[in-house]
Amino acid sequence: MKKLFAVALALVLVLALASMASAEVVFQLAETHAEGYPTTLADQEFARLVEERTEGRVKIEVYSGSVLADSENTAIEMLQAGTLGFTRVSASPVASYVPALNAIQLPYLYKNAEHEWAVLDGEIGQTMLNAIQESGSGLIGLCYYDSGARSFYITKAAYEKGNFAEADLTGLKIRMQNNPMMVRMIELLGGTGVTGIGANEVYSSIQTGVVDGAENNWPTYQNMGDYEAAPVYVLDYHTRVPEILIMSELASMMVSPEDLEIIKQTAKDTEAYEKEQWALKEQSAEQIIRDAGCTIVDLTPEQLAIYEEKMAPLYDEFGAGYEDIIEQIKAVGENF
Ligand code: BDP
Repeated sequence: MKKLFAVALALVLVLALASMASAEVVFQLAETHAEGYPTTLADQEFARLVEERTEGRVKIEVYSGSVLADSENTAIEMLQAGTLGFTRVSASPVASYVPALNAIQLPYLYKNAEHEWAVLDGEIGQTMLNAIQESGSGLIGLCYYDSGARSFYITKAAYEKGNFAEADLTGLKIRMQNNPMMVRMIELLGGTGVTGIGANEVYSSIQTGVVDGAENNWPTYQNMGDYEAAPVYVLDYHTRVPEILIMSELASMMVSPEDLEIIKQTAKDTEAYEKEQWALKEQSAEQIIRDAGCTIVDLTPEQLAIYEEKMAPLYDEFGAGYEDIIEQIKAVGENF
């Protein structure tokens, strides 16, 4: 009788464990960009593959267009509180929580996209992803997505007011991402950095005169419609700031270690897909902006050198403590 009871108990336990392991967990993923944007497409691919590879145990619902969180900072804080599972954000606001991330987004750090990706896909990139969780931020860095290079865009009046050939933005108010390093960058050029404006509020902020312009890559400049409010794009390519897909550490406790591994690997597997979509979007966005008759200002190597020189103090101010990583990144650049 005793033996029968033990067997029955074991069976109940096994069944309970099995049902726990196969229980379905549904997470939400917050995305700033609209449907069809490269990062949104990649989020959706990530969600599709995670569901497939975990055989339905982990489901991720993607919400584009900032509907879950009005700003990327809000999304990050929801992850920390465990009220949101995932978000795809720019590495720039994440640096407010994990300062080490500034070391991979300093101005004029990379020679080109190939250099940037050799760093992000290599040991340094992984070290920085690990640093996100190790910093105690409550966030898990999963993978990077391409976001090209950022340049300034302003109204015609602001272009006349500044002296962009000499990297002089005196008197101009520029919307910057929520990252003290980015605000300081504008100050070094003589302007004022304005934060607290979400990427999808930039257009109206320019139109109402709250700011004279902003800075971003071709796809965001086009997709948000900002090129209509600020039709002068000065190609100084000051930063290459990658996108990051992050997971809430609290949410990660709701899945088995095996499924967490699947999530991590799957995120990495979607990088290539996003990069393909990015390349296509970068081209079409540029075409739309040029066709719209915007003023595209190319800078000479000498003029670019002025921007680089003026922004150089950021290396000491925000790169302090990360000199080794910065040196390693530069060393990788010797091959490009
Ligand atoms: C874009 C990023 C987006 C940021 C935005 C910004 O894709 O995640 O929200 O810049 O400037 O390039 O805030």
